[in-house]
Parts: sequence; structure tokens; C-alpha cells
Amino acid sequence: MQPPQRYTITSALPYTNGPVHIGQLSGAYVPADIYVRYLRLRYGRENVVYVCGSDEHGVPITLTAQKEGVTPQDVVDKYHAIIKKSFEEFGIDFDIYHRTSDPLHHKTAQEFFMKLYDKGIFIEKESEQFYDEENNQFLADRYITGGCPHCDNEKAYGDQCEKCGSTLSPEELKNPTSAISGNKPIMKKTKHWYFPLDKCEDWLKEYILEGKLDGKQHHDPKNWKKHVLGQCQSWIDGKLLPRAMTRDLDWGIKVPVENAEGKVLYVWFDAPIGYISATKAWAKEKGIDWEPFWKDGANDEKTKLVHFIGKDNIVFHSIIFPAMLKEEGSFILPENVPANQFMNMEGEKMSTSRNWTVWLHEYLEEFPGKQDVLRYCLIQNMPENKDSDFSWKDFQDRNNNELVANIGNFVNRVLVLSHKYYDGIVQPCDFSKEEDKAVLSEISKAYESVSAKLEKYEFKSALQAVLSLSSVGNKYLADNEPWKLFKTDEVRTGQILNVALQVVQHLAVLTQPVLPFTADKIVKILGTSFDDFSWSDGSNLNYIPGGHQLNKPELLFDKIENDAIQKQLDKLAAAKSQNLAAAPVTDYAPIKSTIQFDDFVKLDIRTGTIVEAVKVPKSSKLLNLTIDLGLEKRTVLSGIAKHFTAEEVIGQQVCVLANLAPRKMMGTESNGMVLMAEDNDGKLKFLAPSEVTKNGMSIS
Ligand code: B3M
Ligand code: ZN
Repeated sequence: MQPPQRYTITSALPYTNGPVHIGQLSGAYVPADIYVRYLRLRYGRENVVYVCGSDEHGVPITLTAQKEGVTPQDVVDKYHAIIKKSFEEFGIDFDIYHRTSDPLHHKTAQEFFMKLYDKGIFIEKESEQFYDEENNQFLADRYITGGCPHCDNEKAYGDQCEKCGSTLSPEELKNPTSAISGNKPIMKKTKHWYFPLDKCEDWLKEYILEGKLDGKQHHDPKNWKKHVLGQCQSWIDGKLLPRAMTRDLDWGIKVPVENAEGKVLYVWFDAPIGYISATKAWAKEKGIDWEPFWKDGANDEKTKLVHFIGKDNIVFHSIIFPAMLKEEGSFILPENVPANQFMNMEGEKMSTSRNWTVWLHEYLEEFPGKQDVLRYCLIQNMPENKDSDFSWKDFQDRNNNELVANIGNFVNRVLVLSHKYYDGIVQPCDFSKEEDKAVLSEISKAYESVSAKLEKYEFKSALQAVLSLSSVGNKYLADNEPWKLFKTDEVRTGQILNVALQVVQHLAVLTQPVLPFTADKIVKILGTSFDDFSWSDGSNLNYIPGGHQLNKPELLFDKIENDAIQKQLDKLAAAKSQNLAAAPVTDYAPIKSTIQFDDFVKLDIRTGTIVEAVKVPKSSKLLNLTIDLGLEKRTVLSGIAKHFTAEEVIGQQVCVLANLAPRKMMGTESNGMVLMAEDNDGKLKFLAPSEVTKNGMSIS
């Protein structure tokens, strides 16, 4: 395989129906930004493009607009501005942050659609789709909620279950309900254009499982993350079906063919094309050709396309978009999709609707100048291969015990001593001593190991490798004790500080991808710089010349006090109590479909008291309860063992569905069901009469 000449790097286009939060940062933006900064330093900025932009279409945006009583355009304008600004301030260094409402994008997406259309790729098909009669409108996937066929989530969307992550189609939902009116929708005929994924099955298999394209080795599938391959594999093992690429909706990119009024491109058709439009807009601005960044050159020049995303976007980037690109015919396909898993928050699932996250724009306001502290924590806790956790205590500890103590301390010591003994003038050194050569060779090794990790998208270990160089520097100082030696040997002390300063300079280069603000501060203090090709190939290890004047030292990191952390914890506690008091509408299971009074009276619900309880052997969930129902005692198996011990439920008064057909579980027959309520935290509560009541009373 030829080494690539160019790199096209993308981060998922965030939906503009809310600000950006740390879960997204750790998933798709920080890793991509690190990778890109490294590529630029190593291969030259002109050979790398890093594109992103706002994803401004799709149903969730129209739902937000509806809820806020504004237009979808208002929603996207508002959040596009917030998101763009917060990315900039946080130092995510896109070459362009575009937006999919831009006319250039509309044109690009429509042209892409037309190319497939003209090639006869689409299947034009009429089908019955959900329609809300009250609002005279077809219901796009997100406008329909219902029971997930794969788990117990009763509020899954027509395209995806956010609880178990399954990709769905609306017909699969149990008890579908319109999200606009709350009514049960009817089925009505409509025409759409389907992309025949099924026809791509053979080459997709080769591409994903063997890394081959058109019979040639395209990439090494061993470089793809296991969980990414796993998701692809299960899609391929299931059945690839034709997928509608248009929707009945009035917000989005118009379907550019006749008789398609009221129809727009499916948001997942247009959004990835947004990467291409963004590249076009960037190239236009620079007056260069965009095509080499998306198409291989005639002389076998290669461009490496890499998509950084979160795990919920895997199939779109490793199956659907590649299929679109391949069928279009002139584009390259992703070489890798190093998706990350999810980051939790203080041990619980991150949730934007519950405010259980850290919003980037708020962090930037509350911790000014501390971009790198957050970046550092997000890297250290990056969900590279499994879900991870962010906590404020960890954030504080990592700042105070790691950043301050390691890099911060080392750089500060070298600079303070250089000013104290030599007024900040770098002393000469010929690096003839073995111990000095050894340090240079450690610098060289650090470049190798950081590069190797970054090339494999292992960002946590890359950061570790950077920190190791700082430890090498700290150890060199501790071994040589320049603060003692100065009294007896000023010349050697000067050499030692020179060696240490070279380490500081290279630390600046090596930290540039991972902690860019810190790197900038270091070169400012050193009075040096780094440009493209600063990434050392081993030839420029002795970088700062003797006689160079250093600037005054300043601390790279300062301690984060308990107050600042407590404020954040208080904010989370407030969010939690607000969630409990007023759970947002989306936290309720939708109302099940209507039943008749006759159906209701069939339920025989009685008061009862649990008189005996034992745990069912070999079951983690079941308790075997004996319930006194007044007229008789019943055995009921209840799935509450994870919430209550057998001992604590004895004596509990309960309500029991007494005429439920018997069911055998774990070899025992259960006769009835204990009614329970689930609170916001998923904890179960008994439903019982408000005061002790005779057993066997009917409830109606
Ligand atoms: N906007 C989904 C998301 O933000 C979607 C990504 C598009 S990438 C082309 O998670
Ligand atoms: Zn589910």
C-alpha cells in the first residue's frame, strides 16, 4: 500500500438543536483534533484538511422549534453560533466549520442525489407510511414513538431506540403514537427513493471484513476497533435492506426531481455529504482544488479519509456513507472509522434533557483559561474501547496531582533555575556526556512512541507517552541536582539546564496535539516556536542554541480549589432535584393504546400482605412471595430481588393483580402479580393502600 499523500479528517457534524457537551467532545472532537494537530506537525498543514460543521436538518430540530414556538431556522441559527464559538474557544482547530443550511451544501447534496438518480441506483417505491390525520402530515421516523421490539423502552423513536441502541424502522414499534398530536397515526401511501443497500452486500463485506475494495487491499481491517467491526458485522449478518433516502417533511434539502413536492433528502443522506461541501467551501476560500482531498489522483496519489464519531453513528459512517460514495463512483472511501464509546457523568448515563452533563460553553465561562485541564481529563477518560466516566473529583485530582506535579513542575523548575543562575540565557552544551546523549535519545524515542500510538488512534496511551518524557526530564534533574551543583560547577550546571531545556522544547511539540494551550504557553516562555514539520525525525533534537534568551517563567497550571468543584456538584444536584420534580415529557413512557371499560373491569386487583418471602435460587431477580389475599394465600414470583431483600418485604402491604393467568418461572408457578411503580432512578416502589386495609379488598 502507498503511504497517503493527503489526509481528510472529519468529526461528526453536531445537530444544531442544543449546545455541545463533553460527551461529544470526548467522542468525536478531542480525538480528531489531536490526530489532526499531529498530522499537521508531521506532514505539513497543506496536506491535511479537518472539516466539520453544523448538521442543521432532521426532525429533532423541527421538534425543538415546535416546542420553543420558533422556526427551525431560528433554532439552527442560535445553536450554530453557540457551537461554533465554543469549539473555537476550546481550541478544536477545524480548517472549516461549515453548516448544512449553506446553499453550497444544498447544491452539493442535490447533485450527489442526482448522480445516483441518473445512474439508476435508486428504487422508486410507494409504501404505506404513518400519517397524522389531525395535522395532515406524514410522520417522519422521529415523529413516531412507541415500544421498542428489542427492549422494554416504551418511548423508542421510529428510527432508533435510545435505550438499547437498536436501529429501527417505524413499523417495528409497538403501539406507535404521533409525537405531534399524541394520536394513533393511520397508514397512507407515499412515494420515496430507496438506496439498495442489499445490492452492496458483497463488496461491503469485503471492504469491512477484509479491508479490500475492487479486489485491492484498501486498508488493514485489524486497524479498525473491535467494537466498530462488531457493529458492522451484526448489520451485515442481519439483512441489509434498501433504505429510503427521502422523507415527507418541509425542513431540509428539497428532493431535486419532479413530483417530489413536500419531500426532502433524508438527513443521514445529506449530513455526511456535508463533509464534502465543507471541503469545497474551504478549498474555494483558499483558492485551491478540493477534489484531491476526496478523490485519488491519476498517479496513484492517495488520500486517507478518517471519520471521528461516537458509537451511535457507526453504521452511517462505515456502511451507509461508504455505500453512497462507492455507488456515486468517483470518491474515496474511509480508511478508518475510529468511533468512541460513550462517556458517563458521575457514574450515571449522560443526559442532555436532564442536564446531566457539562456544557462546553458553560465550562469555558466558569473555568476561563483552563481548556487544557478539561482536554486532559477527557483524554485520560476517553471511552476509546468501552464506556467511561467523567467526575468533577477526578477532574480536580488530575489537575492538582498530575498536571501541576508532572509537566507543570518540571517546566517551571527548569525555567526558574535558568533565570536564577544565568538571567535566562541558555548556556552552551556539546552533548558529549553519556547521560546527556541518553536524554536526547529519550526525546527521540518519545516521538516514536507518541507517533505510533497516534497512528493507531490510541490517544490515552499517546498522552501517557508524552508524560513519560516529562518524567525523564524530572528524573534527569533529580539525578543531577543542578541546584546543588551550581555552587561548585557553574559550567556543568549550565549544560544540565541546557539539556533540560531541550526536553522542555520537545515537550512543547509533543504536547501540541494533546494540550495545545499548554504547548503555546511553553514556547512563549521559551521564546521559541514550532511550525509545520516540527515533529522531530531525530535530527533537530538539540533545538535551542546556547546564548538564546528565555522569557520569564509563568505557571502552566494552578491548583483547583474545592469551592470550584463544589459549585459544579451543587449544579448537578440542582439538576437532579429538578428532574425529579418535573421530569421532562420525554421521560414518560407514552400512554398505551386505548382500551375499553370492559377491558378494565376484567382486571381483579386486590389488597394483600406479603407474609413470607424467599429468594428464588439461581435467579438474581426473583423473590418467591406468599401473599395473604384475605380469602386465600397465593404464591407470586416477583422480579424485585435487585431492589429489596426477602426480609425487608415481609409485612409489606401490596396491590396484586389476582386474576392473572398462572405462569411457571424457574420451576415454580406464579399466581398473580404485585403492582410496582418505577421512579426516575429506576428504583421500584410498592403500590399499597395509603393506610393499612383489610386484605382481599377489591381495587377499582
Ligand atoms: N448529526 C448525529 C449526531 O450528532 C449527526 C451526525 C452527523 S455526521 C455526518 O450524533
Ligand atoms: Zn430498545
